[in-house]
Amino acid sequence: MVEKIVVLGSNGQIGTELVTALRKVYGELNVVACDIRRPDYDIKNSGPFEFVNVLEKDTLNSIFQKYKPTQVYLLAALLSATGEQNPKLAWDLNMNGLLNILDLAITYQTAKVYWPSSIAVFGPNSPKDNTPQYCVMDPNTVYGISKLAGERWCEYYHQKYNLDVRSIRYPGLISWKAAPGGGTTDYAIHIFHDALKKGTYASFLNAATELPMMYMDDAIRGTIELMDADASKITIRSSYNFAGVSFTPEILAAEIRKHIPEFTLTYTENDPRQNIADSWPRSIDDSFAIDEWAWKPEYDLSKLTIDMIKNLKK
Ligand code: VAH
Repeated sequence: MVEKIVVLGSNGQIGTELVTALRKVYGELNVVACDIRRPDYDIKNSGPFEFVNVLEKDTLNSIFQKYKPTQVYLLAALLSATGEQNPKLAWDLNMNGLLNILDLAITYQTAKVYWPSSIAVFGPNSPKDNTPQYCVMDPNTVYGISKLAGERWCEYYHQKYNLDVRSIRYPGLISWKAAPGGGTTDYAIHIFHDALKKGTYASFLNAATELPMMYMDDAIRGTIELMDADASKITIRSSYNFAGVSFTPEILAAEIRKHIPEFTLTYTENDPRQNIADSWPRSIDDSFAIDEWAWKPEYDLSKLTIDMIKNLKK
């Protein structure tokens, strides 16, 4: 069977790199990039693109009708910080976008669906260190609430309709290719740009804020490995805990100084994203992903810092 893949939210931080990676695996013409915004040059010129708003069910239906996708990746969402500025849109996009895709995947018998969750599903009363797959989850951002509810819906559609939907709770993702999408962890991307451009960065998260992070290359590889895994191995149909490396702004700055010795880090006060970060875990236990589909990150802090600086210097 020829795989036909549709990626919704293809212009985002994850989508940009996932489309490129999927086109390398399945062929450029077999991966349809879809977004509400015009794509950047290399996505548009390396395969099919469609303007799609995931809240418009008719448009979505025409995409399923036209391409009969064997796999659908739904990446369109408002992230934690932007979601707090527009709570109702965040709930509508993150929740109804997902329900539209789940329903159409049933109608068109899509073989596999991928939908990203986040460590934002954990909240102030979740264990902070080595947060387990199953524990108290009391998210207090609209983004986290929508991701927790979305996980429940994914598991429900799997159990009730046998839909092969798979999901990963991404940590903060660090990449150099596409701009970050309005998240709380975006400081860990901006810091590299400012370190190279200005030699200094003002962090909106304080020095001691430890958060789970991951290099985008690891996240993309892990996502494709999960989607390629034999269905019989997959026991988690809500979303898999997923871990790369945890660090604070201070630890990241010290790593950057190994390459840019004069780099200085300062801190802004009272940024609303500090409260969001304080509600999240410091580190994640991803033993289910390790045990069930042999997950193994390749980028530690040293390696991701080298790769970010090398590529941003170009
Ligand atoms: C955000 N980058 O900050 C996203 C992610 C764990 C954080 O979900 O909202």
